[in-house]
Amino acid sequence: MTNQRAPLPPRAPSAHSAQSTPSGPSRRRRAARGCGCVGLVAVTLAVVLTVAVVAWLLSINQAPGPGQQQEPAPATMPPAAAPNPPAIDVNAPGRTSDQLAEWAAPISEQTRIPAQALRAYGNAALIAQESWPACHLHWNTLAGIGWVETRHGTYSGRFDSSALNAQGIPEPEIIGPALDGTGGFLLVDDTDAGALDHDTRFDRAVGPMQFIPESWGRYGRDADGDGAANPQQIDDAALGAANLLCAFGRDLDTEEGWRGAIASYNHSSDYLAKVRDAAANYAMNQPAHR
Ligand SMILES: [Ca+2]
Ligand SMILES: [Ca+2]
Repeated sequence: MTNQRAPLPPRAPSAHSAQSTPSGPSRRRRAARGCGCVGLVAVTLAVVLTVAVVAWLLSINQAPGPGQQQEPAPATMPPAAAPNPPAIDVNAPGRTSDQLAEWAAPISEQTRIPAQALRAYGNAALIAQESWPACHLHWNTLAGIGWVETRHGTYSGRFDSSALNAQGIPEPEIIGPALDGTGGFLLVDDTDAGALDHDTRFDRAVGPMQFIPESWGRYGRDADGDGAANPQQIDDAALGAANLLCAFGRDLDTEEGWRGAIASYNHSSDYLAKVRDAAANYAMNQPAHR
């Protein structure tokens, strides 16, 4: 099995997703005074509120976009490969993902992947296909990870939203919770002296693709042509993810290879299913929804 030699990055299972569900309306309890009907009214209101919240969550998670009809995505492993972007010169100076603007625009509209993130995934997949041709990495697998990790760089993990700036860096930057051994997270002592995660005691997953510093040190790459590998920059993060997924000679066109690659990212069956579903939906040119 290809991932047996792969050191599993000590990521917390669902390190990000554990933070990804908004807390919802705060629960305020008021002491019932006066007639006994207050309790009944409170229960009724609670039921109505619960139904409303559930309906809202369903609407944001599952509703197809205007004019779109969401088809069920097959649960095959690996997920179908999305068509490749057009060939570009990935060795050109500067930000080569910009060459994919025309390709990304209509797919971004259909899949609701921010165009800048989609260009980064396409660019990283093209580089991977040139650098590691036996890996067979396709952009929709990177996009599946980007969706589950940080909603393509738009979720900061702090219950406020990030957005990618013109340089492809989230504002505010994305830094996950401390991997301090509590709350279901692994214990990862500091390895970067706070350089990437601003935490000198523990490590934290950083950037749109949620790399822990130690893993970024091994797999991080520069893909936006500024000469520095920055885990917060979406082109760099996507290529770092491609490098990690393709490590150890994996072939992502096989079930074993794809499973091993995703497990090396986050060793969780729930995570695997979510990435597969998102990648399968993207191959069908439609949004991910969980
Ligand atoms: Ca640290
Ligand atoms: Ca860079």
